[in-house]
Amino acid sequence: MIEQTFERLESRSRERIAAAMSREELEAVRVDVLGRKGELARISKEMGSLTAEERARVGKLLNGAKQGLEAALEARKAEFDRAALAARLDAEWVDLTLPATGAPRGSLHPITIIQSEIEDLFVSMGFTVLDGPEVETEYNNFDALNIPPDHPARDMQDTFWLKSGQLLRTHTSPVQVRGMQKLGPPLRMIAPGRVFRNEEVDASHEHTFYQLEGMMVDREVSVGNLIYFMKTLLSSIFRKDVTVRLRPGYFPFVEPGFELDIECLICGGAGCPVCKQSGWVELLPCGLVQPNVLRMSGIDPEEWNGFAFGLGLTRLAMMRYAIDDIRLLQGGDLRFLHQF
Ligand code: 2NL
Repeated sequence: MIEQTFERLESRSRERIAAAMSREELEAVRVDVLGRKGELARISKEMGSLTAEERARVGKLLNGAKQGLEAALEARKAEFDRAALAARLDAEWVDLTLPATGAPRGSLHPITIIQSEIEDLFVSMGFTVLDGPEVETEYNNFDALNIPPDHPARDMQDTFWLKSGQLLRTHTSPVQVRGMQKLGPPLRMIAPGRVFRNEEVDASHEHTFYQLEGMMVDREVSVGNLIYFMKTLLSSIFRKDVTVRLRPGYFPFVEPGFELDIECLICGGAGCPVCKQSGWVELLPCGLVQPNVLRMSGIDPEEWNGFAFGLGLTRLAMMRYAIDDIRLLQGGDLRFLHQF
């Protein structure tokens, strides 16, 4: 009986569909069952030899079997899809209720921190913050500062000279030279920046370090004015009143020139290794601007005078944060930098 043949064929096919364990296996079963070389196709080809009556009967059975098996194949395929989706959801789930980790934050360089604090203080007292080139002329770096032609600072040993005859600035004074010419008196300016000296590098010497110089030019500026501004600067940096003393100091660009010392903050003046048992730490060279320096930059020293100072930002950062090796500051080691 043809009906039994179809029944057997259909139930065998359904078993194979149920036994397929992957989409690939299922596709192989589909090709066997419904494909051009399958059993249903063979039966369909042989229909030509049947009577019209038989053809109608077999045709109906054939269509029924085809539709039934197609539906079974689709259903099995849907099972695979559901299982694949469930596996993916299980593997890739995200807990949206967890707190976000956030982007990692950078931090400011210790010298940047101190520089910004000092800039803010001086801006609040009417000073302009100036910037200038790191490659300078010999004139701006030395001559305009009244530094004599045979001064040892001009030596190859101390200064990085370029083939062009220019140099890497050894202090930020040339920025102030440009400032005097640009602003004219009266003026208040500071010049923070990177400076370069031809030094042998060790724990306390670098060829590259940071400085902040400042200058005020007005009528009748006195040493009293200088001391007031320097004490304001130091109590702002150290966040408490500091005791200072002035000693004479010689710099060609100031007259009189001073070494300003602070009472040692580690031992309070009693004497310790940091102050080498003296109770004082040398911190701030300063003085009244040498008249020739004013004149060379177009300011009449008969009418105007001023004070100037130079502060080592690198040294200050090392003191504040107890950094014992200057090379850490330029080393780029993130384990060091992330502490600030
Ligand atoms: C230093 C230098 C000092 C100045 C720098 C200065 C600049 C001009 C005119 C007069 Cl344009 N003076 N700068 C004054 C006194 C001291 O220090 O190497 N400090 C760490």
